[in-house]
Amino acid sequence: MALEVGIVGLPSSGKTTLFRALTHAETHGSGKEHVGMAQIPDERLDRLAETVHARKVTPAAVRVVDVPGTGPQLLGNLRQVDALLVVLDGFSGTRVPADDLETLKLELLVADRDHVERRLERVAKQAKSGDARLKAEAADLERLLAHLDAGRTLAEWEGELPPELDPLTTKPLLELVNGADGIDLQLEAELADLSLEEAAEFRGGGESALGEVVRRLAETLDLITFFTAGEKETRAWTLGRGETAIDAAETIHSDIARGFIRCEVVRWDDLVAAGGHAEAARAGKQRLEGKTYVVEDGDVLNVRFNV
Ligand SMILES: Nc1nc2c(ncn2[C@@H]2O[C@H](COP(=O)(O)OP(=O)(O)OP(=O)(O)O)[C@@H](O)[C@H]2O)c(=O)[nH]1
Ligand SMILES: [Mg+2]
Repeated sequence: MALEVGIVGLPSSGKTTLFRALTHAETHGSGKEHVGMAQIPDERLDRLAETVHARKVTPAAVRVVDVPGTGPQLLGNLRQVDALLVVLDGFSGTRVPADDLETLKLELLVADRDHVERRLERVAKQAKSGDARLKAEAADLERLLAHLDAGRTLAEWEGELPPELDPLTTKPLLELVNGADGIDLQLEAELADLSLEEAAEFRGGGESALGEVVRRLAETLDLITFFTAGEKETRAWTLGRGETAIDAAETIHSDIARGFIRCEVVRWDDLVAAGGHAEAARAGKQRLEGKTYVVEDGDVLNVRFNV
């Protein structure tokens, strides 16, 4: 499953503009939720694709959700995302981004508080059946609510959080000022409508400022990138740091994970330097690894499997 990031911000801060810039997708005015994929730029992928003469190149991507407006109800739609991207208005000249960030953080906190309260109401009702587990959860939620009402955050909660709470305030949060002092999202959204060549020409060799945002995001989520490098398709994939070859196989396809025999591993730069898979193997740069091999950033994997 692809990682998911939610865009949040005060009204008219540029959330949908950021969504368009990141996903290159069409949007349908304000007031609608948008979901799309943002590609993670990676120079290594292009070098690999060149080396193996790939006919198709597929970057890794994260899912992006743009939720209109704020308020507990709307923010509640973001409980499943892995991280939040905050857009702050730095273009209109009428806002102070640092103040807006505080306002937004407070909104997230209020949304979490309401969420805990609603859950407490439900669980307390269910706990009347005498179920010990539900009673314990209700007691936990009650303490948690008192903690929040004392003005403290969920991140400051010492114990374990009740299951399935999916709070907003404990998610990694990345802020982005929309405007000349940060990233000009209007410009980025317009460039996203051009072809890659035209956009590159406009930038005069510089890369999109959004590449940096997506990379910071990957860093925040502690993701690594591994590659599959075939002539038919060369592709970048993300994986959590510390995950293994079988997790990588699962990311590619569940059938590949099920039939996993072994996997060939070569470092991306060794493959590029050797000029191809066969050459890298001859140079002794390729290893055979099993299911428990911990994948490293920059590994090129070729999973051998049978189904
Ligand atoms: N000049 C300028 N205008 C911008 C910039 N970013 C966004 N806008 C404009 O500001 C308005 C609001 O932008 P949106 O991206 O729709 O903002 P939003 O946060 O999605 O707004 P809501 O979903 O209604 O809360 C639009 O008219 C944009 O064209 C920018 O960087 N510069
Ligand atoms: Mg919008």
